[in-house]
Amino acid sequence: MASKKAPQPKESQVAGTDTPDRANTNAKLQSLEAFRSDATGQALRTNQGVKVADNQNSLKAGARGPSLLEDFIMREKITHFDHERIPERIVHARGAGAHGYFQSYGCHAELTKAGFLQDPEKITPVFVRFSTVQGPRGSGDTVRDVRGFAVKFYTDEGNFDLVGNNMPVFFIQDAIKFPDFVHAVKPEPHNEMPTGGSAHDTFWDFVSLVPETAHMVIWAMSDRAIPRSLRMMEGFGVHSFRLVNAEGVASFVKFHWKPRQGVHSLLWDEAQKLAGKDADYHRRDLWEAIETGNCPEWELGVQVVAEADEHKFEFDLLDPTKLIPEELVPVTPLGKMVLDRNPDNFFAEVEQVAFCPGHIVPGIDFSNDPLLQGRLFSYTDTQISRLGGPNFHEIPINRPIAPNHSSQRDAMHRMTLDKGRAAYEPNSIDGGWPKETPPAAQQGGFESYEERIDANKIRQRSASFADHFSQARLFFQSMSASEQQHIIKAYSFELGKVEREAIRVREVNEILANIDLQLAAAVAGNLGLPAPKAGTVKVKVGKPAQSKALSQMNHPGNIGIKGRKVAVLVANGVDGASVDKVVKALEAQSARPMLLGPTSAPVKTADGRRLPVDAAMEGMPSVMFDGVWVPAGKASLEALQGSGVARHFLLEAYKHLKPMGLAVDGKLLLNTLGLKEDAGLLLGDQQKVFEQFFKAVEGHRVWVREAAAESVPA
Ligand code: HDE
Repeated sequence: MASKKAPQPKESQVAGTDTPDRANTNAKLQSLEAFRSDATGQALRTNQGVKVADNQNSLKAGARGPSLLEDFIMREKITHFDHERIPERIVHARGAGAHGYFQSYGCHAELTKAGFLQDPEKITPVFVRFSTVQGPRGSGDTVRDVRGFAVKFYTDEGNFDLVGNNMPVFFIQDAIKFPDFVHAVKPEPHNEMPTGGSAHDTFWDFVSLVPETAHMVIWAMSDRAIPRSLRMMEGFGVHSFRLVNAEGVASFVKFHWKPRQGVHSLLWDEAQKLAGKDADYHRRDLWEAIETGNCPEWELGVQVVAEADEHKFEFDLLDPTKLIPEELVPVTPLGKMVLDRNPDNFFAEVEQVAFCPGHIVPGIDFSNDPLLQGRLFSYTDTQISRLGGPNFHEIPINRPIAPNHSSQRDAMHRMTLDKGRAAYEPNSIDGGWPKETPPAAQQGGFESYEERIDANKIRQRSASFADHFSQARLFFQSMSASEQQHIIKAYSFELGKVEREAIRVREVNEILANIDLQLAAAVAGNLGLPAPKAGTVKVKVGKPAQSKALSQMNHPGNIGIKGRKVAVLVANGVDGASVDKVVKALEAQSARPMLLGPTSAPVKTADGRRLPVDAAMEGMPSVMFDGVWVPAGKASLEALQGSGVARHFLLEAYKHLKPMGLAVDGKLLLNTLGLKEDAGLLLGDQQKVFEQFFKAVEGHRVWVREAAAESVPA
């Protein structure tokens, strides 16, 4: 199981290091992108370039007469409008995207010949699209669901798409089951409910009948399925891929994205409320982070397994329902990705981007994972109907920065004007161009990894794919006590929505009991079912019995509270100096303080200053923040105490285990709310208290409060 050692990052190359040339690169890239249209200072024209004199009135026979068919200006405008929508993605319809760049930490030539992984000076542009899976384009961001994490690397050897998720495994083992799985999880066909959720009969019917889903379903019932932010998710390539070096030596790899922002989640109650209070919560968070210069960063790493070690594990490397515990093969860091530019146009970029796991470059190759093999076909196929033909690679966001001459011609929406007469190869008419390139490393022609296959043509699942429970058990047993409770509650909530008792019973007895009997008993108890006494199959005891990397608690991040949002509650009579002090302290940490008042109108400080606020408390409820601060000021504190909205704000923040701080005279307010100080509910505004508060915000939740918060109504 030896993993090849790739070069470690040098201090100057690690994520977070500023890249001074980035602004230049960005400007250069954009100047090459002639397709970005800026109408500033330009006349309004028709699509044919005719200047428009009147865009307010259609052409009529008399001011009160019928409209005329000859009004080509109105007809062009309305015809275009009539066709403005394209089919949404079958899955992953709801998404948000951003541009950025990837930079390798060093030369990884030992592992791969891929050009973008050779040189730490090279900047490779990327476009990333994050998504939910189940809901339609307009569904809420914070629903319980898997998140897509798709990255397009525009390398100078062609586009490489790493189309992954925020969970390292998948529901099924063979692509032929994908339509069944998706039909089961999607809104039910008779009434199109529920939107953006898996808490319904068809989903649980399918997964309780198909035990290979057990591992992924427990991930989906964990906090990973309700991320705090798209910036705070890990990403995984899921399947085993291959990296191939210039000598043709291949290794199996699993791709990982590790966020510098840490891995953090919402609480379930918070996620549900956010879906209504701000359905765009995740896309707004990503957008604002980039606009305010808090550009999110991830480290790309790989778990490397030599070809010779393929069969040394208790599970099959080709089985996408299995992960490689990091205790067995650590993640080798390769480089960093920074997202630093928002799209100019959502439709043109986020909606039209077309990913495909089959888009690889020399130095990267596939494995025989039967799920991956099916995906290689599906993505191009789906783009043909979604984007209206096989020329979707010509849409600006999908164009490689590498040249892409070929003998392909015509079809719907062809934009390239191919010169020459010979659209075939070999040819002598056009001098034989475009010609093949030999695969030798220096020349760069793509060469598939030569794998010996000697097999019967057969429809069969390999026996090595048969264990469905040991890694689900590993996952549950690697969780902290809080995370385990959240999983129990999630299964109980979802199964509680299932109408058919037989499905609930089957999930508890035939799936959960095989994962962990305590989990099964707790869920059974919440559903009023008898606790199963034993599982239905013999589950292998895997090694290791626990894996630290699986618990979010072990991914705190390393950028402090940069980019975290803190609400500062103010009302008339607030102590201006106390406000200034906390705002300054938060800004010094690059956090984002926002002043919230009883309304959107400015408040008056105790010394008569007019203090503008960012929003009204009601408009930006506590669920939108990572922490709350209440500055000093007798009249302001009394006003907050007398306001139902403010009291609810504070109680809800407490219930959601948010770090909270109040200047000393806030004690009375705490008493009326019946809340007690704890490791994250602090009194005082000395630097020492601020520092404790920052630490608590960095840790994201005050977990020690969980039991006390249970009884708080909010
Ligand atoms: Fe996808 N998947 N998928 N998927 N998938 C699509 O492609 C499919 C799978 C993933 O932001 C579709 O362009 C099959 C695994 C992401 O645009 C479609 C199978 C993983 C995205 C499709 C899988 C993913 C998609 C729908 C089983 C994680 C969104 C629209 C064989 C490793 C990409 C589209 C974006 C999108 C098919 C399984 C990730 C229909 C057949 C496993 C992140 O082609």
